Amino acid sequence: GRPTTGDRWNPPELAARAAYVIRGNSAGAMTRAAPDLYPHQWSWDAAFVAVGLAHVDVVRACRELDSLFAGQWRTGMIPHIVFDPSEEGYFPGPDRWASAELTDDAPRSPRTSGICQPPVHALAVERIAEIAAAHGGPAAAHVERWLPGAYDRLLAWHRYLVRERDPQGRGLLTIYHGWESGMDNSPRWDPVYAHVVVGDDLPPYARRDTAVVADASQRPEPAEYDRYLWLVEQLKRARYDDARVRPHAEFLTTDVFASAAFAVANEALASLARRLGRPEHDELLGAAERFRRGVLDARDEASGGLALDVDLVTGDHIRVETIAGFAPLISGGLDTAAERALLALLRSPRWTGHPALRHPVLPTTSPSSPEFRPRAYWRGPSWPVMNWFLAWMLNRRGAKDVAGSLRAAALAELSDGSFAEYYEPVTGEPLGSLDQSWSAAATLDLVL
Ligand code: 2M8
Repeated sequence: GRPTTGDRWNPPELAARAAYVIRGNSAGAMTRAAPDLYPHQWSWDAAFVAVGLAHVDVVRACRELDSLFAGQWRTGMIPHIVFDPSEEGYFPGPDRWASAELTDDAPRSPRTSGICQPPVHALAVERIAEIAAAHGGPAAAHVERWLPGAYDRLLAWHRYLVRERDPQGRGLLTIYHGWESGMDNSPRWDPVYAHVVVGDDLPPYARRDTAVVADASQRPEPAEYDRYLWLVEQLKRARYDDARVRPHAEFLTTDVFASAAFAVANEALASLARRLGRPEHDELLGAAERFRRGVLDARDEASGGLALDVDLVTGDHIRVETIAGFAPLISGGLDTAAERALLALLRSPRWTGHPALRHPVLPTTSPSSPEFRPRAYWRGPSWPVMNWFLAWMLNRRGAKDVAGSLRAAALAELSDGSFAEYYEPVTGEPLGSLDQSWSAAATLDLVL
């Protein structure tokens, strides 16, 4: 049964349980994103899971990323799912994606999806190296030996994103599917999906997510899901070739959140280049600067300084208050006054200071906005992994105060011990999948 919201675990017990959950979700060299709902390896989940693993088993943390890297495409793209060949319980699975069948850029083994997710991997590698260095001894030595190979993978990944996902040099990554943002049904994609028209030749399918999460109101609606699958068919028609996808895409938008993460990830990779004596240091810093600038230019005064996305099909700005709007706090470069104002907005009653919230966490959509739906996946619930990630990024930029409050709030939310995928932010009820790997990983990094 589901834990009641009254039970609370203290941090050491919670960390022990988190380690147990991650180990339980292991399928050998990869960790399932969740035991039933997501029985394969997801790209950004794997990065975050590896950070959690680094605290308990650095060798396993490196293997986690190596499994993901094994799915890397010839283009450099790291696919959003690397499929576990022994698992059939997910839709859309490898047969539906048919990536290796459609393009030689995709590996034949392991089988993968044909899209990507936010590029947080270099940040994970930086953090793993930090954790290993703090442990010292064989853990640190193992990571030292592993870093050069990881660097090559990451460099190819970053170059793919610069080349294919920002061909016009806007300093903003372009995505072809809401799934690429990792925030599938965020209200910021509503206007973009509004002009995706599902053809009557959409091959039939049966969803798996609603079979696992019984309360369908917590998941995307059928009409939304049809569009998700329709876009997959469109990508297949273009044989997952970026040059063929871009001109005809029905869904094409910037992603300020992924762009901000990419800016910082480039910084992290540039430091790694220097450390390894590689020549790409300046190239990577240049990319960091370009994407930092892109995110800064996406800020909207009328929205209190939140960064907004642009629907690249219509050219319209997407005016909704979601967690992604805080992207400039991730990538930095704000002047002191602007940074203070955005941090103040984060703590204001529109966000973590909202009086109805059970914990002062950042929900995915502002509780004060008309789009807020507290149980509906990326439309309102608070995601511990996102609060942890934001706190980590704030800390990295020196905003220790706000980072500390977010960390404490995320930990309080997680201390029910369910490691839920997301939480109803007003009641604190755990929702979605329980024992979600990245929720457990965030816990380990918060406590240890
Ligand atoms: C969710 O996405 C998948 C599709 O990729 C799904 O709904 O089936 C998102 O929360 C995504 O961000 C996450 O990486 C994935 C696995 O946790 O689940």
